[in-house]
Amino acid sequence: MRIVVLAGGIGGARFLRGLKQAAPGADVTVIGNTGDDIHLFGLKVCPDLDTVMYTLGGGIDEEQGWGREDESFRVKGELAAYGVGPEWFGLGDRDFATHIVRTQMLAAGYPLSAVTEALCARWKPGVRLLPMSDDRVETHVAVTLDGERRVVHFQEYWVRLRASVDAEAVVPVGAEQAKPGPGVLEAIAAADVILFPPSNPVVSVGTILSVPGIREAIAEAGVPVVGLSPIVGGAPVRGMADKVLAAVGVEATASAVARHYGSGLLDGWLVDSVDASVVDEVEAAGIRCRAVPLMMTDTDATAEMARAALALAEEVR
Ligand code: GDP
Ligand code: FO1
Ligand code: CA
Repeated sequence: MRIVVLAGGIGGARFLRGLKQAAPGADVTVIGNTGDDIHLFGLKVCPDLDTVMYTLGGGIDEEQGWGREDESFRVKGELAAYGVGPEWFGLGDRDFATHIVRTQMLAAGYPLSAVTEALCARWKPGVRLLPMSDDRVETHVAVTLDGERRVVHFQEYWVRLRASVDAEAVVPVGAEQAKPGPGVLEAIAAADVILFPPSNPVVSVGTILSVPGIREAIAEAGVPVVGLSPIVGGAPVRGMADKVLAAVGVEATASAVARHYGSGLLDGWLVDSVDASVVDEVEAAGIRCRAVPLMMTDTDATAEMARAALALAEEVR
């Protein structure tokens, strides 16, 4: 079975680990969000691609959910001693190596897709990890700080500001001109099922869908498209999905997120058991809906979620 998954960082990566356990024989292609990417210290950092790669490859800091296990921050300290920041972004020594290799290959002319494949040759994530695009896309967030409207990089909004102010708009800068990465449209067209993991609907899945051609290819693939809610009991399990959903005028509820994707895109939607009361509302919007436990507490629980998503896909096929 060929499964295509549109993934952000932690939510996407943890779901994929469960999916691999639930469907060990499946051929899984991951379309990764690159809107979180940022250039720091002359290096290209791709947080969501790296989170998927490290999580599936066994190199992630499990507790934190991002970055390398057993990390140290000596380079960052040396940079700070030169007065070179930003000091608010924690790039670790082990992680630095990834960004150095990536930047070196990009400078040599390789596209991000080829670089990602090369990095994955070390980590062997057991999935095909494709950046949504080889073109530069960077999510920016409009905020008001000290009475002044400003636009900041998504990482600055999340890591420096900790999403403590409202997101007034979310803009995937460059997306309109971006082309889907090599293999992306082909994978979608060849898929037997397409899954939206419990990733951020705005700055992860939404950003991937904002690359012209990807949304259309999914809608036209003619195979079940099933999503899992990242919102449980009216709040994100972690992160700032509530803030960025508000920016696009969507309530932070499992039902509103399904209706935001819409029946033109989604055939099935899983909500957490605590949200069972919204099943009828989602179904009234033309999306088949089931309530099951959706907390990724461990890989077994996550594999069960993946099985439920694949079962729902068969139901709507
Ligand atoms: P990010 O790029 O690291 O923010 O990760 P993603 O975009 O892939 O996923 C972020 C989303 O995952 C957040 O909106 C969380 O609410 C959601 N999430 C994290 N852990 C869980 C979980 O155990 N269950 C569910 N249903 N959602 C989760
Ligand atoms: N998240 C933080 O909250 N603080 C950090 O200092 C930080 C550094 C960082 C470095 C590399 C990387 O791949 C991810 C990193 N993250 C950090 C996570 C990242 O900012 C976000 O969680 C995702 O981009 C949100 O989707
Ligand atoms: Ca992300």
